[in-house]
Amino acid sequence: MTRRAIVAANWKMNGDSALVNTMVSGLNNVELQDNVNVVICPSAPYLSALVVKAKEDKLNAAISIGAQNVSEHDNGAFTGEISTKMLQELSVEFVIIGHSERRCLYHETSTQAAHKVKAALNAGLTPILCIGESEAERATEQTETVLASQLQPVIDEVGIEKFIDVVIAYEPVWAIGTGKTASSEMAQETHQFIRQFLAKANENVAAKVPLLYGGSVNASNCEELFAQPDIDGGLIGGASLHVEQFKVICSAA
Ligand code: G2H
Repeated sequence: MTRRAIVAANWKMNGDSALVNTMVSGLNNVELQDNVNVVICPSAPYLSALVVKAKEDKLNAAISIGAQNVSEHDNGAFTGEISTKMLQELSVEFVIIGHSERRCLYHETSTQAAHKVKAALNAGLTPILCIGESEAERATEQTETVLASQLQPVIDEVGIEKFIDVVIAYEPVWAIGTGKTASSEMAQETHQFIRQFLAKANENVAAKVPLLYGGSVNASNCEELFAQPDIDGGLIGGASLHVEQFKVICSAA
């Protein structure tokens, strides 16, 4: 089955106005396969500049803009938070939810991620839901249990049918920013588990959900990872800050 492929750049708390400009200029001549979407997720203060620059430069329509987080609340006294409506107003189309850095450093739970996915879907934003196990959890063979426990609350909250509009990023925590990447076999095996888990709820939806791999993806390992049958692209951190390297990754999808 042909699924759309997605390469999403997660700049995390990196980048600046100069990167916004060089990335848009650089991506203007990137070669993408027909079914590939690229998503750039800068820090929130640069979303607006990115939208403006993308419009000015008539950036390829296959390249979208995403946020790195969103509130589960519509509005109110939530200092520092950003609402789905604010993202909509900026023409943002995607939002990363439940990244392991949000889960580990800011104690976000899977229930909270589920509420955020629901809020994003209600606003017409595409959530990139991140899931993944720690090194200790993999070592003690808890990977599948952990992934299931991160997915199930979201399925319960929004219903499996809504996953047709969700992108899932599998990011083993031990591979994030460490230079350690899961082998393509290990990544494929885990992606297959995720797809089978979704298929237990709805086979048709499971076959269509893009599953991205994240964790130290770079220009050298992307081709082999993206060649796996259940890997439909990647969520790229460090390597997405380097225009030429990121272009190689986009073209490999
Ligand atoms: C995982 C990934 C992007 P990196 O966090 O989400 O980052 O590619 O730097 O491991």
